Amino acid sequence: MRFIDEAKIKVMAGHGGRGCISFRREKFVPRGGPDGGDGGKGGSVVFESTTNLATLQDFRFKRSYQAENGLHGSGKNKAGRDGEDITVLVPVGTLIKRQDDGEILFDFTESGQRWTAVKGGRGGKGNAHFVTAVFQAPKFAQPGEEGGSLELTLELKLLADVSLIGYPNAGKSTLISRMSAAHPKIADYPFTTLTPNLGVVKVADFQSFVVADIPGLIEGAHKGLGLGHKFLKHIERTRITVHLLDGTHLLDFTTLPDDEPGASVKKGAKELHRLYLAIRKELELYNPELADKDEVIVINKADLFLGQPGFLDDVKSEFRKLLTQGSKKIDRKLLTKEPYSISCASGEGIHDLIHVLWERLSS
Ligand SMILES: Nc1nc2c(ncn2[C@@H]2O[C@H](COP(=O)(O)OP(=O)(O)OP(=O)(O)O)[C@@H](O)[C@H]2O)c(=O)[nH]1
Ligand SMILES: [Mg+2]
Repeated sequence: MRFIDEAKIKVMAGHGGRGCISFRREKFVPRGGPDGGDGGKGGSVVFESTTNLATLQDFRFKRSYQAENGLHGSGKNKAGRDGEDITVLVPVGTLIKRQDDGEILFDFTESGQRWTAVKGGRGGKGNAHFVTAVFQAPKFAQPGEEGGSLELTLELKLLADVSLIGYPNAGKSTLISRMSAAHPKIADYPFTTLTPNLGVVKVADFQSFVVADIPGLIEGAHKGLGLGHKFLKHIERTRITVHLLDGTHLLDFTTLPDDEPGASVKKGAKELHRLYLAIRKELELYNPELADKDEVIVINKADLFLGQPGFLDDVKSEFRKLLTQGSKKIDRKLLTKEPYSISCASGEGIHDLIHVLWERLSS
């Protein structure tokens, strides 16, 4: 699934240092000549593409990039130091446009490309430069040249790594808002999300991945029921699906009288498993490859069971049994820990989920 990540930034080159007006003054050397040194060059702002970055996330926090000014020249023909260039790293695939007219200035198509956005100003020449046969003692020097500045728009087409799928109301949008800076609409009625939302999940410096929150799926989605079907094709292009199950469906079972020990747990797990298979069936009917995709099964709304200690853990192990008994397609090596449980309300389990996803994406 492709989305546009965008950042607006300002880059400013350093000014050139001023040339110096100075004359040699030494004991016993009458009329020493002019010895004003040149100003240093201002630093430039250079962009460089790298595969170590996947998003423009870092530009949300730093929007202006200023290179150093060159230092002024001084006497005894001493040149001012050049201002340092700064290198701004961008992910491969970044397109750089001028903000005011949208003109494309550079397109980073591969790793290691460098492009100078604004050049530092030249240093001014000191008065020592202006000596001529008739003009032995120039009392002037050049000022430093101003560094350029530009307001830029950076654009990156993002490919989502993970898609969040599940029935309406499972809490997909709440989860993406917990994992990333995305602020999708969240509400207690089905089909709140009408088009996918995208969020960038930051794991650590230079480690992030992109999650897409897909509108809720229902039975019959593959034939066009509900909304999610329009987006099934996008799921094809993500690497992992998080299949989010709504813990609310278990609530009825917490109050069931147990005719035999563990009966309510078994029934609850069976119901959740039935719902899980129903969505998987939709994926399979739409495209069998979707069902083969790496999947992480997660039960949301764990906070609803705080009053029934052990209930959710028992349901999880029962669910696991059902998974391994089921179709061989979902008999995967990673099943020992699934389903995971999280609460988007309390935040429980979300950190661990991010790490599970990151590990699978980077393996
Ligand atoms: N108690 C509890 N409620 C939650 C939790 N996560 C989400 N909810 C609630 O569940 C409801 C649905 O959440 P959404 O995030 O909009 O669900 P969705 O899966 O995006 O729904 P659609 O966009 O309709 O497919 C909202 O009222 C949320 O506040 C949770 O961990 N615990
Ligand atoms: Mg939603």
